[in-house]
Amino acid sequence: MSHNTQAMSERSSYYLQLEEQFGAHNYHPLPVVLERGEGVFLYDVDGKRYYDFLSGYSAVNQGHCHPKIIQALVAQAQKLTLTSRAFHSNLLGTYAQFITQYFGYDKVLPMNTGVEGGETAIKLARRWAYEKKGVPENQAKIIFAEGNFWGRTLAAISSSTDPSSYKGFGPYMPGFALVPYNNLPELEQALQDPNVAAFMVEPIQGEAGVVIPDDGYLTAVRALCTQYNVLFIADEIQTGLARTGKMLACDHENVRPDILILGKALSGGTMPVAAILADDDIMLNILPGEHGSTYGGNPLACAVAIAALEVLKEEQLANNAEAMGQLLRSELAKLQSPFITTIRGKGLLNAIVIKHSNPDASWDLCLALKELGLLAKPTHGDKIRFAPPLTITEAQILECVAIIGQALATLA
Ligand code: PXG
Repeated sequence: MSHNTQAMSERSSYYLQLEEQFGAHNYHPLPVVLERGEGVFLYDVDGKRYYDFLSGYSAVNQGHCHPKIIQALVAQAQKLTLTSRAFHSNLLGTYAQFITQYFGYDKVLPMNTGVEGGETAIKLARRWAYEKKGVPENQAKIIFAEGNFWGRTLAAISSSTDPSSYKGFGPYMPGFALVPYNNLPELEQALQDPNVAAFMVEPIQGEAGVVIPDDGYLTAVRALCTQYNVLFIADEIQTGLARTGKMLACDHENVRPDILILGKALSGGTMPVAAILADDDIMLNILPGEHGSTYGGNPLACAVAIAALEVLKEEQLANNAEAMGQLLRSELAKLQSPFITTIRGKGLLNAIVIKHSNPDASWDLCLALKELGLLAKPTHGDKIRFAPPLTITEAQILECVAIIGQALATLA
């Protein structure tokens, strides 16, 4: 794999080498060292400007350092940041009311990272199965879709079908089963087991490379889960919060999951904030002392999340994501590149698939994009995600597609 570090400034190489020497080697980043962000742009340590086409894996939907979100963050940070859940704060109830009304659920359970949201949803589903469905103790099963990604904890990797996630980290969590994504007959068969508590699924698989199921899949998942008395858990950590052109990706089919998991853009990229939402008959099965987190629901997170959610509506970012996504995909198609085999996506969650005789072509393309002022990263070898902040304008999309065209020309 070419690293192209020769093209880097001395300053960039300095920081890169610091990370290499003193940080664990659990990532393989593009060789760019960033120090500032504003809206759709990132700036490196030499002041070079880039379009951000990753948006922190969709955490920065509102754009980098959104003034309203930063204002809420700073104001609250000067007042009160953490109480723990041993005491009340004036913001937790305010936030709980705000977010439950925003999404139409009875209750919220606040956590920090996305993977904690997933863990919480699974614990809640298991508890519901024992309390309400009558599943015998320790027999509850959770079904996942092949190709899922929901983080790096032992539970998350136990449901993974990607060896780079799970291999060498066993033993794994029992009580998990897999069905192919976008396959209703296999799901229905799995749901017939009376011990199934929940089916947990991404409405669009993000890390798998923006894999979009057939129209009607989510509607049918909803109907099957209802029919078999199984909870439908939607992992909207990457697809939610206006990314795909609706507030939630489930809104494209007007389906309502029993448990909704949110994260990432819930803080607009400022700090880890995640949450699960559910109605009382599910949520109230967890009692005091049975689940929680030191930082979950802290006042700083509550203030930031309210601002982050307000920005999504005030700036109509779902509508912009829908319009700019269509423009991006149609302009990319016009490039007619022989190296792009697929352009797919919904709203501003998009991916292209690269086909080239050089197996490093998508990495090399991302290096060329970086030189030309656009940051994107390959996933699973041949796929590149194009997911800019949702504040991007039409003129900026056109400029970005021109950059992508120039970068593709360097592959030939
Ligand atoms: N669910 C989905 C659908 C995700 O995309 C998570 C859960 C986990 O969120 P946290 O906050 O625990 O990372 C994700 C995360 C990475 C990386 O390197 C993460 C994601 C996608 C690609 C890379 O951390 N998504």
